[in-house]
Amino acid sequence: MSGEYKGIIFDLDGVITETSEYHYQSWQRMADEEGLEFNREINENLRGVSRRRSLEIILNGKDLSEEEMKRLMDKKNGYYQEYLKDMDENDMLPGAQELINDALDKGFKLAIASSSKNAKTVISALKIRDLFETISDGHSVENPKPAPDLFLFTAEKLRLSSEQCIVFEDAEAGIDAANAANMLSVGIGPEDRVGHADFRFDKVKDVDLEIILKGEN
Ligand code: B16
Ligand code: MG
Repeated sequence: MSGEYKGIIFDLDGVITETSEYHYQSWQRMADEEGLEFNREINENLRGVSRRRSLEIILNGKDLSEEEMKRLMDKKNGYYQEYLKDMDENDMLPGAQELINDALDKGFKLAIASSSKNAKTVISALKIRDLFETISDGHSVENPKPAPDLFLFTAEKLRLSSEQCIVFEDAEAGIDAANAANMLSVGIGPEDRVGHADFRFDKVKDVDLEIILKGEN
């Protein structure tokens, strides 16, 4: 393979599959049961951020003990894992399999870097584990996105430099993290969310690797 880029790092939720509705339903159920204010508008701020940070956003400054925080996170995660039991290979986002195939055909090394501690469960439900050299998840590093740590950790696993990696992300925090890691960032979603990426496409099925590799944005 010629060219400067050798690796592609994919976010999971919002790029390869759409588990965000399951996250939302699970937070909503927990919040309703606990008498916490929550709705789809607040949920927009949770995209791509860690479970703990998500709860902090929902609590909106309300101070809870560590034990209570853990109880609420566990409750939400229990509901979320119920949804995951119904996932299978049909839950790939339109265009995701084609993008992965194209990247493999072009000789790229592939990785997943997700904030989720459930990423491996999702990947095995989708039956895509063998397509990736390495999987980084919510257990891999201390500092979650928007810190660059997860992407830097993943590049190291791929044995590539930051400059050799392209990142696909649907979250504002994820593009912040990719930019901070000095990688080429590709945003999936609207301008007001991922407009700070080096390239942007509305949907995964719109992504054209040729455009990215030719540097035409
Ligand atoms: P968990 P990604 C993220 O996945 C989700 O977008 C975000 O909504 C969720 O809070 C986060 O994972 C943590 O998930 O509670 O399963 O550890 O987009 O980074 O693949
Ligand atoms: Mg995401």
